[in-house]
Amino acid sequence: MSTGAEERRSPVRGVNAWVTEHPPPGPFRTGFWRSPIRGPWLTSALGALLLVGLPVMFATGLLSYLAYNPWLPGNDGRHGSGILTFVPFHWPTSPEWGYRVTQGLHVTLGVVLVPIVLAKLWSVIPKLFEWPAVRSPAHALERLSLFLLVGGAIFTFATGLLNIQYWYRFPGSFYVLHFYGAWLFMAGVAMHVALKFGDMRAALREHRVRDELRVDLAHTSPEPYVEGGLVSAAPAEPSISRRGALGLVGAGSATMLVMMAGQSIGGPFRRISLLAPRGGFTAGEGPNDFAVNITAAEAAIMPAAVGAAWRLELLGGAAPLAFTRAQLLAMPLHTATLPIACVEGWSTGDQIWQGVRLRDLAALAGRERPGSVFVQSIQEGGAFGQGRLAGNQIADPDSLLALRVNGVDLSMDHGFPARVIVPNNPGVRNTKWVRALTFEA
Ligand SMILES: Nc1nc2c(c(=O)[nH]1)N[C@H]1C(S)=C(S)[C@@H](COP(=O)(O)O)O[C@H]1N2
Ligand SMILES: [Mo]
Repeated sequence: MSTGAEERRSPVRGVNAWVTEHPPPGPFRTGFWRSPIRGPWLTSALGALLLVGLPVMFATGLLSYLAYNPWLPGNDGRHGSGILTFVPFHWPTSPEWGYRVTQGLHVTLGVVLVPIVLAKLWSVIPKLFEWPAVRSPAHALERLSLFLLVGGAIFTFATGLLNIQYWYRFPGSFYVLHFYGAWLFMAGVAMHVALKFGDMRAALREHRVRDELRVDLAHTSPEPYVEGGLVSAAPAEPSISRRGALGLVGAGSATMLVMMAGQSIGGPFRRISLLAPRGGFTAGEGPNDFAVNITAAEAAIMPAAVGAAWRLELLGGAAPLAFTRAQLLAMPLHTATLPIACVEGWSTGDQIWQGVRLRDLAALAGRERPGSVFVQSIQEGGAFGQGRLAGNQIADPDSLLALRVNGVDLSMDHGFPARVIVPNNPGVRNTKWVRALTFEA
């Protein structure tokens, strides 16, 4: 018998053939996956949606990274420049609603894409149990790209979602994990698109989305079976049409949108943004009743530290200077109408801030055009107690050390006695309870 002779010649091939013909039971067997709508068309339709959504998420995420001024010492969560440090342009101070829009989009889109990502994973799940696991070097490469793709998707979405829900127990900085995770994920996406774009286009050309949306359950049938493909070898009777499945995913995404977007957009939508921790914020109608990130109590700000003994220290000039709050209030005050926009996607509407211009304080310290300023809070430790702002941010006439908001003194929770507010600045760089400003060359 020739096969026997071949096996004797090549025992490896014999073992391979035996392994291929004997998959482990359960999900590794072709008959296990039976959905009649699983196939290249549904996967392609979901893939096309992600092909639009994911690049927008990645781009807005990179903008958020830039907004943190990672080129200034101490601002980069990785404590020093890593391999992916890149600063193609310095973050501008206008438009003042810029970060509110880009970060609101980043977070809202991330939540809206969750049902689509889950559906896409569901649509290709038999591939995860492909048998044999590795057939050839090329196949190994394809599987590695899938590992980056699926692992990267789960990791990046999970860290992002946990962060916006204020679950801070990451083993490591969120900033580092999410940033590097996103790069690996996008590397997986790029490889996957390079491999599959042609198939996707062919599937959606052969059968248009608008045509499929006319097919009801009674007319739903499996796509042609191809060995090693996505279509089930033993399809069950359909219980939902592809139109129905896409509708379900769309309804999931729409629900996410409605329950999330209000935390960024504000207005009447804020009350229904039930998925957003800062969404339904309705403390009251007072001048200080807009959303608070970390309260004075949470930051352990002692009343004694912000009382009569408080001084603003101005450092970096020829000699250190110190001012009481009354002295600051006696300086030329400027008014700026600006929102707070947090990296976690929530933002307040415009608030009317009143305070001393940062550039006036720089001039007082004896530095006309500083390259940066190191801002320090009374708050001890933690990542938010200090940070650096760039020269263009100091120079903007709307960049303030704010003392008052909406016509009254800042509340303790909003940073009394004084806080930074800079147009188009991520919330986290608007340091509260400021005690010292060090202007640098
Ligand atoms: N000292 C200090 N300043 C801080 C923070 C902080 O935790 N400590 N949180 C920052 C973050 S993340 C945001 S979004 C804004 C929120 O400002 P608000 O609480 O006045 O709305 O404050 C920023 N300033
Ligand atoms: Mo924030």
